[in-house]
Amino acid sequence: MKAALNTGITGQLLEKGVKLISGDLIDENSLIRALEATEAEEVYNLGAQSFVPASWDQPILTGEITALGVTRLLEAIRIVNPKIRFYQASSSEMFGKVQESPQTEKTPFYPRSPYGVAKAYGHWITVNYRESYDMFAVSGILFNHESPRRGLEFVTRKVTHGVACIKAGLQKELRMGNLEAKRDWGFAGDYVRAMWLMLQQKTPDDFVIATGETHPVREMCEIAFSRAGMDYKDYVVQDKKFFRPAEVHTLTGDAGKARRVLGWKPEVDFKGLINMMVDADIDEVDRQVKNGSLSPRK
Ligand code: F7E
Repeated sequence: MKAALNTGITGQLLEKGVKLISGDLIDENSLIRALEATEAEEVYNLGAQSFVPASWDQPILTGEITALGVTRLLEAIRIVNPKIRFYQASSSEMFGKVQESPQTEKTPFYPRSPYGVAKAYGHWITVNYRESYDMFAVSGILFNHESPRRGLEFVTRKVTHGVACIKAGLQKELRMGNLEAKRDWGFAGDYVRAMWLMLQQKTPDDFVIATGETHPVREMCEIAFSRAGMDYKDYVVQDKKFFRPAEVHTLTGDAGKARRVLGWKPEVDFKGLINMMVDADIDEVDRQVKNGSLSPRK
């Protein structure tokens, strides 16, 4: 049986045929009951307070969910069935102020936000349970991964949805933060395949999952606007409100180990990803304008 622990709105996006079970990474007993009810063989922990800026506003909540939530889930597995294979969503945000480039599984962490710090805890507790209890517990150190399902607060979707709204006459400008920050962006579908592969191996291990290419936010804006026949310089306005107290300036992952051991490589390139997201947002905004749920400014 495929089951998902519904800890938030993502549950509403899941396909039919997936059974949703209520639970919370703060509530240990709900995790135990979910594992018992599903007789799970594999657990993928993608649950987190995952928006980096929100982690400065709610650092303790972020630690409770994103850090200690991992221990609660590992403990629940140990109680219900220690043979369950466990995947922890670790993050390139753990590299923060990068100590070397590109970043590999061996690069030291230097997180730059309460979110990054919490993820570093989640990473190490997963390693620790593997080594302490001989559990099949692995971490995927995933660099930014995007798709048309990305939340509107994250930069790629903010831009692609903004492009669609400007094209439809719903807004006149797009207010952005640091356009010089660089990220290694990949397609979420490719990265989910890597997560699954990690749990099918003979021995548990940690892997960096990335494309190996890095691009500035500015270039992402340029590609997105030009897909819709516009020049980003006519619409994008920088606004201090969207700058972070401490920025992760540049990230580039080296997924060489995943290529060698898992036989994994990304299928969608950066431009293909941004174009896919712009096209999906233009279609969605058009649909909403036609059915009256969104109306253009007079
Ligand atoms: O920002 C810059 C911003 O919010 C990317 C999460 O999934 O990936 C994600 O974390 C960059 C940053 O993602 C705006 O300053 C400029 O440098 O899309 P983001 P993130 O913080 O990199 C990692 C791997 C995770 O684990 C996280 O959970 O874009 N930027 N202007 C902006 N960012 C946002 N959100 N909004 C802006 O207006």
